[in-house]
Amino acid sequence: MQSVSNLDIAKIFEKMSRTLALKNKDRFRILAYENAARALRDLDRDLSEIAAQGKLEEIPGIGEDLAGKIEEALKTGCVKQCERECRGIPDSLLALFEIRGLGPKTIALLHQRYRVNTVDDLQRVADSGKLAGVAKFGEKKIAALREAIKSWKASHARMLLGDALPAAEKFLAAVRKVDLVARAELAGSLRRGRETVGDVDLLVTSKDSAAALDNVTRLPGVSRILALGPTRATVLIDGIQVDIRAVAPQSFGAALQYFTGSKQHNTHLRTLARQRGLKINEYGVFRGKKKLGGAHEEDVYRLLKMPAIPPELREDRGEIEAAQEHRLPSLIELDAIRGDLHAHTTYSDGHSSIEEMIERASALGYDYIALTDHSPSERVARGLDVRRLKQKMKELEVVRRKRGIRAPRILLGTEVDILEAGKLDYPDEILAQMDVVIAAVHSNFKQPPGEMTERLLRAIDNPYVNIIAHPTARLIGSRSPIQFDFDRVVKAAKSAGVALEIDGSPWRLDLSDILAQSVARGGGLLAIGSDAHSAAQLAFMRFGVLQARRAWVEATCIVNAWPWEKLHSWLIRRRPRANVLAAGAAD
Ligand code: DGT
Ligand code: CA
Ligand code: CA
Repeated sequence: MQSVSNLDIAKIFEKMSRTLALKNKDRFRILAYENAARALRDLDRDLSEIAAQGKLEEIPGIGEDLAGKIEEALKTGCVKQCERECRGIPDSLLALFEIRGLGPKTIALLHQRYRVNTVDDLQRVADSGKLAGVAKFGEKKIAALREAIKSWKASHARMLLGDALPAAEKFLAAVRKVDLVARAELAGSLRRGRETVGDVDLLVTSKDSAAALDNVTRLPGVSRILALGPTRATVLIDGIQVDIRAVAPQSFGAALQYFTGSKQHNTHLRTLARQRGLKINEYGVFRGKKKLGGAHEEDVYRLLKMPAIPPELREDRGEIEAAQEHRLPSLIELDAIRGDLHAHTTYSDGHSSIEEMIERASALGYDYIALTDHSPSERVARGLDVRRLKQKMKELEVVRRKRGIRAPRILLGTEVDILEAGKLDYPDEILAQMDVVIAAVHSNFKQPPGEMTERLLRAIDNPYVNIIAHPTARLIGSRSPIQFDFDRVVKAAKSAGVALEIDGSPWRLDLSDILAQSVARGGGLLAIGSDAHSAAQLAFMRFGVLQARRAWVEATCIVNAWPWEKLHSWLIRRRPRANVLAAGAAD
């Protein structure tokens, strides 16, 4: 038996229905597949269970023929006839069915005449003016088509975690206040803390699902209802698509586990379950017909004889084996963070003053905060020349004196540019006056990898450098990572005791989960910085911590989870002796 879920089979039927429509086949067959897909999506029990009882044909819309195909899919993971029919038809072409106002005949025409295979192709054709005058395409129709493409793209683009999570949490709070909603939780990639998410998944339970969903879709946060059925709804909030599913309380844990994904993680779990004679699905854990659990998410893992796996790890990257062998990492928590070593003020390109930053850091309960403004080469970011640096130092002194011993400890820092050849943008005499030096690449991103590697190695070599900030300099969706020999840089950083940063700003999240994991695995140090450019952005720490959790990182290797004494001796340990004394005296 394959591990195939209701949704997998629904998708096969949906694909079949669209393919038949595109080929202008028999209308009744098209409808039959479409209805079957919908029925399967709305089921409240697992298909394999219904199949085992021989009751597939009791599902509305499922006759003898489709029941046979479901059995085939359950056994083999696919349906031969559907595969044959759909062969050569790209999924990207079938996605055109999701564009408002576009039917199969038009899609076929666009495909044949203009070689449209993707939504991007469609957009090009619609924008090119080629459609003007073509039968069926009046001016109004073309305008409507372009509008529909735009809204399809808006709802299909991956969003930044930093945009989706706050919006989703606000909506979740409103959903929880709906009378009929007994429980609501976020699931999907958002719960796993992925740096981008396709859509938001939300689960609710209620004694009256249909009415609860109806009420939820009427919440003021909802800007559009895309679909509303008895157990599912899809809505837009702030342009973000939210998939809402109502499930029975006794299945809530199993559903939460299923819809948190990832798909790869779940497939692996289901395979394990089968080896133990169990079956898990979105309704529960079963041995034969007997339901063993499913009300709580932990049931699923417990019945597979392993501890619950934190959602951030559920990517099938070894977490299941680790859980079985009781060697899951004890992941870093936001609470374990003692301070922030990467933040900007109005002295460079930040929007909050020194005092505002300190106030917020104090409210966050931090023991220390470093104010790391840019160095002079960063002209657009108003990098500090020596004169303004002196000014900043003076103001810091005043604030320190005013606050006395109240936490947080205020650290003078800089985010110093690593210039093209690896030289730093401040001389050592200036760096020696800093409590914290983080160094970063902000220019010449396209240097050949060999040169880039040398550039970073030279920066790491400087005894004043504590942290390399956002090491790959990527901006998610807009700037690719710089190319260099990552392993060499990680090794050099490790032997020098320099930390590599996980920059928590949602546009960066740099290092990525995979890269951060390889640093931690090699025994290297990491720092999680908010890279805040305002007091409110100090909260970006949270995204950095999520990324660190996805990287399997424990608190011990995060330098800003260390108490001050330990951090301080690490900060100064490479400095020439005279400066150690100077820093000690200033402390
Ligand atoms: P996203 O939205 O693209 O960032 O990623 P996810 O992981 O949130 O994916 P989504 O929203 O399509 O579905 C949420 C979870 O539901 C997913 O992680 C696993 C489960 N799931 C969704 N579609 C399928 C499917 O076709 N087959 C199976 N087995 N599970 C699925
Ligand atoms: Ca999702
Ligand atoms: Ca979804």
